[in-house]
Amino acid sequence: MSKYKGKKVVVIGFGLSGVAVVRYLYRQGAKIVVTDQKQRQELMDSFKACADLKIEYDLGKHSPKALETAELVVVSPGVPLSNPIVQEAQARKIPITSEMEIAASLLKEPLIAITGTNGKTTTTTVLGEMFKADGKQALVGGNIGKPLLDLVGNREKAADVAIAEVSSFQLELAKKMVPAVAVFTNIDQDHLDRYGSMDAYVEAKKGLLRLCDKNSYVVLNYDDPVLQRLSQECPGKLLWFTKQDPMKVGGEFAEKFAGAYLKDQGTKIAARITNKEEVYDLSKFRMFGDHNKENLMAAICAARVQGVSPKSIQKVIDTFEGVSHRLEFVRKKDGVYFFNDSKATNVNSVIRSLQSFKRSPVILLAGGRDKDMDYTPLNTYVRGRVKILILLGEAKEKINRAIGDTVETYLVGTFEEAVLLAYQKSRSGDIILLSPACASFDMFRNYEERGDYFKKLVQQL
Ligand code: UMA
Repeated sequence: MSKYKGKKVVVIGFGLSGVAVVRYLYRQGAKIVVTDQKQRQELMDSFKACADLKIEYDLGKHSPKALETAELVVVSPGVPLSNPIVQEAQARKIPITSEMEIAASLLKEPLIAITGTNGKTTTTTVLGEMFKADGKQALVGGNIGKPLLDLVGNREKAADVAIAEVSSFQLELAKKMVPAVAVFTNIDQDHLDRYGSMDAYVEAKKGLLRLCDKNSYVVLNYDDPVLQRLSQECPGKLLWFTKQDPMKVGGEFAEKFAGAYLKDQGTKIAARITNKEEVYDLSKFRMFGDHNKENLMAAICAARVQGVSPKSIQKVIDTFEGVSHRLEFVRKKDGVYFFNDSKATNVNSVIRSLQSFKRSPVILLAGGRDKDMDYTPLNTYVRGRVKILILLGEAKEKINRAIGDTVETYLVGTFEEAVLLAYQKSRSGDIILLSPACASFDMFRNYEERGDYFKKLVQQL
């Protein structure tokens, strides 16, 4: 009998993650109360997804009354643990868990967990493709937009591997899952509105390291100083990826090097994971920017320790087209190239994208909901690269104060205005790049909706 049968469970947050939890626990016989700060009419997709279930609702607020007689509380990733309803549940000593943790308890296959500030989605996607190319069944989910519980909660047979993109939010409540492989792409400033400080954010990310045991492989970016520091606390088997030649770094690092590095001016990746060095050719790799080579190296490390063949990896390198909303090429019109980078929701992500366009002048569209970000680091990268900056959304004034003096800048009211102005100001050979440095929630439901809207406007030009 299911351990959830007859239990009263309160699910906080009725988005993608909440819906997955409700559907799974309902099937297990739990009595469910859903609470969300939004009203019913703002949650229609979730209601539709659960239309066939009998559940209780507490909407428009989180009332402590919902917790009465509760035996378990499941918190959505977007709900901070400092929220009074979560605090109240803690005070009442009601066990608290998350969708990711429930999903992990159901895993029958090795888990590859991928975290980091940027590059998680690309690394997760390309890794999934490598397993598929190798003829293996990979479950690919998590923060990438597909709740892991939807994939593991209702299946007959185990797959070969589960690959989960894991955010810092999802790590806060993760206690029991043990990754076979943990990948950290990088750690830069993000989500400071939730964490208050960089230290607290790093601490949350470190949650993934704490879940590893001595058999776990831990894949870290050597070029990231935060991750170099974190490596000292690595409980498992360490693999590095780096843009540098380990031989040139020298010392113990070169002697003991295991992992992947860029070779021959970035035209190849060498991987030293087994006894023999393997070389992957990047001449057909279509994704822009060095950061995508980093993501690729991280994926190669994880794929190789889980037995994917070099041949399958090379096949994916040669054919992978990239991920939607991540430096996604949209269209060329009158010699102007349009790129949708709606998933760039923090400053460092924008920097990485700008670094991908070394030669062409960029017209940058940025802004959205601020996450207590410091935008001044953009100055260095905007100077000389960005010819016009177009700002919109709630954060436009703040970004303007931080970088508006560096480059010709316009503040606009709508997305339509932004796209039209960018197009009017462009010349053949320019890049028009939507790379917001902000969350999308001031104007859209999520970054996908924002990116899709941008693409629609671009197609209409
Ligand atoms: N809500 C409350 N009270 C609160 C805060 C939110 O009731 O105090 C409600 C909202 O009104 C909303 C619901 O919670 O109805 C949304 O829940 P959520 O924010 O946890 O979002 P989900 O739709 O469940 O999606 C979540 C992840 N979202 C976040 O972490 C913010 C998705 O990651 C993830 O794909 C999905 O679970 C499946 O695992 C998105 C994301 O933005 C892509 N992630 C952040 C990032 O990548 O930077 C971490």
